[in-house]
Amino acid sequence: MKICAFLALALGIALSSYAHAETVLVKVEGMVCSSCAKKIEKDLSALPSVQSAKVEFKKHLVRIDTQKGIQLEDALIEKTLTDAGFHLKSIKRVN
Ligand SMILES: [Cu+2]
Repeated sequence: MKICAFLALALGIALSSYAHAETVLVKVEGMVCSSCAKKIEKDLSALPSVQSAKVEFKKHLVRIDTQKGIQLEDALIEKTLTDAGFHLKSIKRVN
């Protein structure tokens, strides 16, 4: 039983360190001007797991490219947007 737990832990660590770079498409509600877009880009870009965040204002869409090796959790995206005063509508992972 102990060995099982150890293996599961080791595997978990191995898998998380192999997290590949992803593109995450996020639909956001509450964006009304280009300052909103800038704020979202700035706050998301500040996350350690984010390589870049780009807003397509007309589509209310944020395209996030993540850093290789660090998983970007949905909950963290949601918290960052909520803290900035916006509402997360949907998250789609492209690869
Ligand atoms: Cu605004």
